[in-house]
Amino acid sequence: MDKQFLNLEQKISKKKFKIAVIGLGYVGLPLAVEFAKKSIEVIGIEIDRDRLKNIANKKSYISDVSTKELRHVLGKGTFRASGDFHVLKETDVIIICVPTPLKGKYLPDITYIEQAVVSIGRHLRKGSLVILESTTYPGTTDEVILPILEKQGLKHGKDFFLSFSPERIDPGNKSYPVHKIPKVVGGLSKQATKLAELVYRNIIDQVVTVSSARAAEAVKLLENTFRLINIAAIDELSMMAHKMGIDIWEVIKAASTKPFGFMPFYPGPGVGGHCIPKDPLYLYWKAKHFGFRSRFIKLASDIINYMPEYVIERVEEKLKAARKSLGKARVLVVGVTYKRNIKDLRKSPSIDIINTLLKKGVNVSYHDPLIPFLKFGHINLKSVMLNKAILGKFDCVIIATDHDCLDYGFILKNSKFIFDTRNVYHGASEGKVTKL
Ligand code: SAJ
Repeated sequence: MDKQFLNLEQKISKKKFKIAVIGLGYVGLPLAVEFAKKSIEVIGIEIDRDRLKNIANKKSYISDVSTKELRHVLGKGTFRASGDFHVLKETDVIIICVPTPLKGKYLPDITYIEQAVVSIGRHLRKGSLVILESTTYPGTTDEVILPILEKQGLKHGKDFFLSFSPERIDPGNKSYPVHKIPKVVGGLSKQATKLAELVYRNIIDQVVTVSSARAAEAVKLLENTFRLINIAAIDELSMMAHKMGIDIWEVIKAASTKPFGFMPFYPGPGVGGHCIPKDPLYLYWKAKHFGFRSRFIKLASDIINYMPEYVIERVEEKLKAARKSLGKARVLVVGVTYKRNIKDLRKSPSIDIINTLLKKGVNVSYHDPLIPFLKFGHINLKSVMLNKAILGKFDCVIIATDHDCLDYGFILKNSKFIFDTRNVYHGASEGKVTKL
């Protein structure tokens, strides 16, 4: 048993090892490029033909990886992509970065992980280290992945080593590139943990080991449950403050002067993205198997899911005060991505707002410089230009995503009424602006 460990440990320590990254999305591609930049050979395995075509054309499709960086590692020959799991015969370390979506509202969907692991079992080189990075419920690594590999006649500690390490990519956050984000690792054995730690030390300044894969899976879910619950709490407090005639934004700003024991979160039109709205529900689902129903997670999820509807209720209230009916109004939604400055529509609250307005028969348009066309479900819209004449046509402008590149002064000057869900107008209002 130790022979395999010592052999792989030596290869990794001498940087004489090859990595396969399965899934070249917002997690896998930055990770692959980071290793490749350190002259560690990486083969990316991707099933999406468009992504493979982009890489063949030396063009990045992930905002956190520049085309320049991609060309650099492709040119160096330390990174290449393939659609074929046979390349696993050449690699020593396999890192799984596939999506873990939800089925319906609350059900985890780990089929991408299961499919990847079956293929890994068929093709891996004996003695490889397998690391799962996809966010999932505690127990996935040892209850799902391990049995799939063992069923294929493989033995942990001999034919493979298995660890978990949560991805912590913060899309668009330039202050924290991959190498600056501490990495947590936990394996099914001390040897598996050690090997994973050695791998990540090649690219990340700080690697933190925990006692098991399950603990590492739980670390990620704690991080994102913390965010979900705090965002939902401030969303609820913002609704309370509105009823009480209190400016929640002023209160948050003042509370933030407390140098300890407080961390500001901000109300918004809902919570989008690949992680926060989804990951805590994996924990919620798993806890139920232990007879534990997390009221916090369920309530937080319900609150954030209500926010898009709440925004529309507030807009309707304001239009009514101006003797306008929502059904006859023309509404412009400014910003359709799930958060500022990144081109990502996943679970964007703006999409929910547009969908609900369309269902109410409202004449809806949108403007987002990052998203020229919006084809989402039955939404089929083009981003409108922002000029004086066009802005003047709308009864209400909803600031839903606060991209830095937008000219908020121009929008304020030329709009009749603005509903600001992101406090871009701070104090300025001239009576035209209502805030969440
Ligand atoms: N949001 C609020 N109020 C807040 C903070 C966020 O309404 O105070 C909204 C945002 O507008 C957005 C959503 O929540 O719609 C999620 O924003 P986010 O930045 O918290 O989440 P992500 O999915 O972009 O990335 C996060 C990372 N963000 C931060 O830590 C700041 C990090 O937690 C993880 O690396 C990542 O999720 C993940 O992979 O889990």
